[in-house]
Amino acid sequence: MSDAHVYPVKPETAAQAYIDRTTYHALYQRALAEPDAFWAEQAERFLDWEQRWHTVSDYDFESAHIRWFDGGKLNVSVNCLDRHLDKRGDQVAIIWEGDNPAHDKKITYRELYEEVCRFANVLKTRGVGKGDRVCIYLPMIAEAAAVMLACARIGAVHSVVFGGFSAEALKDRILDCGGKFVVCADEGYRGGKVVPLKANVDKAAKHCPMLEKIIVIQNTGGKIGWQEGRDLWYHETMAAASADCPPEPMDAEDPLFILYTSGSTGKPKGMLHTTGGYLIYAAITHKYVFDYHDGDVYWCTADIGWVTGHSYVVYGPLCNGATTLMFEGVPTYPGPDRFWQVVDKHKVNIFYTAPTAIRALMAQGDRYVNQTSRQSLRILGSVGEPINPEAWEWYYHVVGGGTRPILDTWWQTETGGIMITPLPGATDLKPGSATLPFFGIKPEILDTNGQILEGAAEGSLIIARSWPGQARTIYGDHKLYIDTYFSKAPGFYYSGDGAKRDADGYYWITGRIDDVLNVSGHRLGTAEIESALVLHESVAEAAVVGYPHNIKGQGIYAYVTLNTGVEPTEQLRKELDELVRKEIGPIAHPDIIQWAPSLPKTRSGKIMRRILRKVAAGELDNLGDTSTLADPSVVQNIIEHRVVKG
Ligand code: 6R9
Repeated sequence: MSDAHVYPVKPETAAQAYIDRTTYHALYQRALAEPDAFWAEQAERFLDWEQRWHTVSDYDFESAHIRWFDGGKLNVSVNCLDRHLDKRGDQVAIIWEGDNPAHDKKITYRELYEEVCRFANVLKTRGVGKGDRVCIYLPMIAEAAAVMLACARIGAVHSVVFGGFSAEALKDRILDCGGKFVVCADEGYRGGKVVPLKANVDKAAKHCPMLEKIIVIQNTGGKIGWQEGRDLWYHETMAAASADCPPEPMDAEDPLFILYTSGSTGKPKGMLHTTGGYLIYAAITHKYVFDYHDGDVYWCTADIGWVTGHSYVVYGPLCNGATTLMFEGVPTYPGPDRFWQVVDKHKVNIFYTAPTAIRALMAQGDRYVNQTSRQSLRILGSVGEPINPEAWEWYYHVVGGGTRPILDTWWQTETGGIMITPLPGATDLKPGSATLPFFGIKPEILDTNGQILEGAAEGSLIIARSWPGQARTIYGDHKLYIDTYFSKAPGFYYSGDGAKRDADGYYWITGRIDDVLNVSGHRLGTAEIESALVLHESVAEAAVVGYPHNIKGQGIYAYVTLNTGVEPTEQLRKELDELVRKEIGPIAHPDIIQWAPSLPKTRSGKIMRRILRKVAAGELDNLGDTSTLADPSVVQNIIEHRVVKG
């Protein structure tokens, strides 16, 4: 671990970076010693306020009462747009690159500002106001960013739903947040295929009585269903709207957005982020982690349906007046050199993607990378799941030519922004380690007895104090918020991830320690997938676990027990696969379904997932203690019928 290969900071990187090693340590110490003074300074440096706060921080991890910059007033869209207009009105804010390589466009800060103001008026004149929820179900088109910012401008709370989620999953999210409007596209493009977004909204809308209007962006021009009175065309409403829309002054603690994420319970949780603290944290991490300098072209490949898209495609970069690239497509379309073609085409300096994409491209061979220049690149980032050292080395040597730092950034939907990460000019790198905490973040390692461990250690990753970007609650269920994150280690934020800390104080994230899977960087609860499977009339019981998968990181392995008398067939396997796609979305479909006459259980009836995980991973001679099993022969059957794939 600590003797892993070390890549020291390159002097030329340190020379031009905002933060060098000495500055990192000094600021890190200062942020812990005088947190309120440190964050007040950042709040002034990074944001424009309409009214100053009276209290910098006020939090209590027992009741999960978390407030930052109380009394302060500001508007997120003003910070991302209006204040840049004098200096950067004609600077490109968004470079949009289509799924089809022939499609792209550039949108300046002034153009984006006008689009946002117009759409804010569209919403406002139709009765959307402060605190109302607006669901966004869009592909990666530039309008998506404009719609998010338009909500922020009038104080509406957006809830972006990933375009790859099914109608069923969309319905659950609209219902949970009480969405009044949905903004969608007719269809989306991804990897040359068409995604039927409006058709999914139509299905979802049947079960959502509170839904008043559906605003549709014409994207593909495909044929869609239409309900007069309820459905409106974006372009028609925009044509009639004024580009003058005074921003709603928001309290620092007013909600900005809700974003659903999977936990170990069956139902996704709506993480609620607020205005001031979130924006400061997104902006400061964007600037220092990626060492963003004026004029840089910055590209984060995440979809806006995930938190990475919120903080590092839209809010962080735009708050800093950056040029941010939005990509509609996938890494391998039309060919496996697409990422690097886009890098060369738009002269991208900073590139931020996920390990699953890196592994998928690595599997295609070096020639797709080598046939591009990539000279513009200065910094390479990684997020979403642990990056295995092999993929790290490939990213570093083949993509980066051995000269660009790799930033392995650990964080979560709940944290709002990057928590543990190298800084380009300050941190020596170790492949596979997220390295050191960001300013103001105090990670600790907890053992299974609830003891905080010192020095080199392994256990649960917890965080000792609040930071401005932290989520404030689970929408509609504060008790679940407390139970999930603040009761397992009283006085700390409990992340749900395991980690090792080495002798140099470097953190190595080992993955989830709860029943959450990380499949291609997407968080999925095993309970959600199980609930989908048991909806089938032939299924008695299902248990889902993860197993190591070369490209996806984790694959989905489902053990399914059928009702007595039902024969397992290929047809049934297909139906179950379809069912999960329909209930959640294609990302959640099982890679493997194993028919299990029964599941290993304790005498009290609890499924022993530990054993199922071992069998799925092929660790058969290492099943651990099986003495508490009600019927040991069940395990034998499961081992004999193990399915090997991926
Ligand atoms: C930003 C994001 C969060 C979970 C998190 C962890 C995993 C994210 C990681 C990482 C190891 C990294 N994760 N980044 N694991 N190294 N650099 O991905 O948010 O979708 O909420 O997922 O992803 O397990 O708990 P989210």
